[in-house]
Amino acid sequence: MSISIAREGDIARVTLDNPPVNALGQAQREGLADAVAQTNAMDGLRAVVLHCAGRSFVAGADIREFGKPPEPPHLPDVLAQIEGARVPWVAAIHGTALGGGLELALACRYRVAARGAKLGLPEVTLGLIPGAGGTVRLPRIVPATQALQMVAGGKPVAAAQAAEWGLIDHLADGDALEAAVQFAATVAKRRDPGPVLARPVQNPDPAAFDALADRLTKRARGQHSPIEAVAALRRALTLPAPEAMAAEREAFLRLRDDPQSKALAHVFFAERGAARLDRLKGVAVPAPERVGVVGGGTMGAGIASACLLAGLRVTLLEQTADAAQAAQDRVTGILQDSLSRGVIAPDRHAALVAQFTATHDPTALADAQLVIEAVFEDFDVKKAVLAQLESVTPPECVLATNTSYLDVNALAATMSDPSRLVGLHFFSPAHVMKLLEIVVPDGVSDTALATGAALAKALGKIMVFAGVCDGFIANRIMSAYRAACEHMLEAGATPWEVDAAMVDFGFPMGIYQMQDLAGLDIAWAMRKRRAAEGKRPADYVRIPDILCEAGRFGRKAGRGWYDYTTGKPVPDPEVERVIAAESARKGIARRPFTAEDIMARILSVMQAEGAAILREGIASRAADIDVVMINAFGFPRWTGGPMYLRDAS
Ligand code: T1G
Repeated sequence: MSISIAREGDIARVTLDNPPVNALGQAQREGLADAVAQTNAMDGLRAVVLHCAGRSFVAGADIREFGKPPEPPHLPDVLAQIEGARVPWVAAIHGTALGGGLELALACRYRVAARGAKLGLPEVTLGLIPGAGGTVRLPRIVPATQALQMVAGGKPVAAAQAAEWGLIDHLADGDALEAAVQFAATVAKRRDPGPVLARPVQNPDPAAFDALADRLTKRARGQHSPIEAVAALRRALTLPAPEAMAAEREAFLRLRDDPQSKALAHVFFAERGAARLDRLKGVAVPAPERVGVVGGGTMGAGIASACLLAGLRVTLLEQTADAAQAAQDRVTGILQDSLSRGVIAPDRHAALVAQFTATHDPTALADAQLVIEAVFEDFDVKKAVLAQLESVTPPECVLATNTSYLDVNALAATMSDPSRLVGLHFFSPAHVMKLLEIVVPDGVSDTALATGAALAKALGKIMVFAGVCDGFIANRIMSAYRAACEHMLEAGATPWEVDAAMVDFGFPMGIYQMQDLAGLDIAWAMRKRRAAEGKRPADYVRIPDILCEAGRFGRKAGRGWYDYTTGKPVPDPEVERVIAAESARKGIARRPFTAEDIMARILSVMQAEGAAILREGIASRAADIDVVMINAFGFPRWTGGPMYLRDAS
């Protein structure tokens, strides 16, 4: 049984132990109900302390049960028993208290949390809302606007912030359990605040609440759960608690059956499953602590910053002292930005800066455990860098290339020891984007591959393994649907219609606004290089080249696909004229495209390319392709991804 009870004098301790994250499944709910009954029967008890074994408090209901009918005892009923227990329960929170875990803590009379703990109601990220009283209890213990942000935003808050709001009764600098037991000894002397559910709701700033509700509703973009979360908080403020609880449960059960929550549960497990590779089972390697980066441009500085923010020691190598200084400035600028945005505290910022060295002396890489090259995207340049790295680093140092398009097998073949090379394809900005494609060359050793994966985990990345092909998974699919969109332009669609269709489907922005943001000149240079190598497809679309030849490089140039003279993207008749002229030149009779036509075409191309990637063994699971498209290009998570949609249709 994953729940045990121990008595120490007039305090009982209930311990929940369900590795790895103390998720609440049917057995745990039953065990908690039993623990209430047992402790209620204990005479002379002053309080019950509830805590969890392992690395954290309860991380929520067991998501693996979501596909099955809910089994009694149901969590709301168990929490009502705790809330109505004979003596007050005190939750001792360490690590994370999330979803049903925080709801469990809210059913306790008091909450004690370790300073480093995090508390949240992330159900909305799973297409749900809290289903065990979270939306009704939370605004009775923290101001409603903060409660709304937690429920409809889904992001956890740090214990110190929670304590400020009143969610935590005592913040423990040391061990949460120890502090909770000491706190429990004092409950008899405290004014009993009564069960959370019996307290009045707090809405000190209704205007702020309504403004936030409007913002969160607008930001929902087709997702159901944030809308339901806002409605649930409004009910908590206006209805008697029992009615609000019943309505919350009804909404939760309805969302559990909603396709969006099924899709989001798929993505939750897909993102974790993608990190598993059979050949690495049992291959244990230490996470690298000393990393080298070669090249201090945008990507190199981003990668160096990602490693520094993960606490690694970083040495960045550039070709000259001036280039090294410029790279140093880029990296310290990124760290300063992280500091000013509160991502890191001042003392941590100072420590990270101290762990960074930018140099033009290659021997400084001699003690690196892994070195990532992020130099100019040219085969000969990367070949020379890898040769230099092989000479200045020890043989056990893993070498990684951040190339986006070059053949990693061909690069490995130029090395004296190809088994050291792995591909680590970061997405820009590398210290922000969660996705990391780990490219698996034919000759890479298990140790080198496992070290790349260990680095990805240390950086908190969502890793996906990819075989060697042009563009791996993300850029290969992007190239396919970019070409499909350009053919639709020639056939009659406009860039604004394509972008609008993608945004309506749930993308944060359309492909043409995205290109204007990234800059059209980078892809133009790539196309010209490919043309020089004779790699131009027969049905090549010249429209982007014509825009670039006119200096329309995107937002940075004031004009690209759109006109930015007002600061915002505005459809440009000049671009429509260019497109119409190209259609005429090719003898294509233009026809109208609906948003449905456009998305059907984009999805079918993504799914066809995904199927080819699976057939060729470039990706080992269809779900991995969903993880890539969601995290690289903003494919709407709540749909499950292109392959999930294909298999669901
Ligand atoms: N249920 C089942 N398994 C879970 C789980 C959960 N809630 N959370 C994590 N796991 C598994 C995960 O699949 C992985 O398994 C392992 O634990 C480690 O996870 C009633 C209905 C807690 C911050 O949304 O955010 O409560 O791959 O790799 O990076 O209102 O897990 O090892 O086999 O992510 O250290 C609400 C989801 C549920 C929290 C830890 N709770 N979990 O991160 O480890 S809905 C959540 C997380 C709910 C109530 C409603 C993270 C974490 P495996 P991991 P991590």
